[in-house]
Amino acid sequence: MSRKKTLKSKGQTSPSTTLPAGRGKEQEGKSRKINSSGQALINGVILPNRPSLSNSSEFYDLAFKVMLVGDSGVGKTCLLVRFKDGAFLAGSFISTVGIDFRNKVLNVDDVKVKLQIWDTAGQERFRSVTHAYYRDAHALLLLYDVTNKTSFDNIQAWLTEIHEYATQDVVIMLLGNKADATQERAVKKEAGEKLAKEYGVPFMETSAKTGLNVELAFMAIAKELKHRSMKSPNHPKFKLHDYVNSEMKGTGCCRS
Ligand SMILES: Nc1nc2c(ncn2[C@@H]2O[C@H](COP(=O)(O)OP(=O)(O)O)[C@@H](O)[C@H]2O)c(=O)[nH]1
Ligand SMILES: [Mg+2]
Repeated sequence: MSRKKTLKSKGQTSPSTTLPAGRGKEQEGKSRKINSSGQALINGVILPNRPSLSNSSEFYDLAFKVMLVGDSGVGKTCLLVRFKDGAFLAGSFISTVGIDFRNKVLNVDDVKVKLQIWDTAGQERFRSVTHAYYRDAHALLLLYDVTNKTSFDNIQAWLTEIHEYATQDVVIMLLGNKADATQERAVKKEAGEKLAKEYGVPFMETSAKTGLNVELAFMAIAKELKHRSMKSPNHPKFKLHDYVNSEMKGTGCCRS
């Protein structure tokens, strides 16, 4: 399945963050049009309908699209594989290939939140991705590589592109990946923090290799999206920045 075709065929311009209650499921990697299980798409959100007993995917209450963005080689595909499968892929093979998307259901305060996480499938090698890619994203994880200063310098350009093409209320989080690579570090953690502050986005350093903060990054996104879509006067407002800052793990004793 080509991601480009799928996005085109939907013809939607912005994602919806309000979802109906109910339990549903979707077959990963298959066509996301209405299928034999009666699943439907509205504004890019997969709406749970009639769960099929023959499929082993997990049930869910809410579903959101999360996109991975950033220069080629920063670790987007590895981050996704680490989150989905708990494994790390070393070497260059994966960087030229990329994958389209993977689903993962998270339990957020007893609500099953499915994240459909999209990888750029290699398009970002040309320092740009199809603008349709951003269109129905509920959240964007913007990555740079702490061992590659250029990838950090390009964050501003990525943010400009995001602001131009993504929806206004898209959730953005900045991630400095490869935090494990202390010897090769070229971007200080403080520089990432400063940039994130300037743009008002939450920030953390991650490692697809060790798993540092990987679950947290996706959980924080899932919590924020869940709270936005289930606004209730009885629940205190969820504060994404505070949650990230309280849960984030550091990279050890030696900040460079
Ligand atoms: N040390 C280290 N290497 C990583 C990490 N994440 C990815 N890599 C390596 O960086 C290269 C590019 O990763 P990849 O996921 O393909 O980057 P992408 O082009 O952004 O999808 C690969 O050789 C990975 O093994 C990480 O957290 N730590
Ligand atoms: Mg990739």
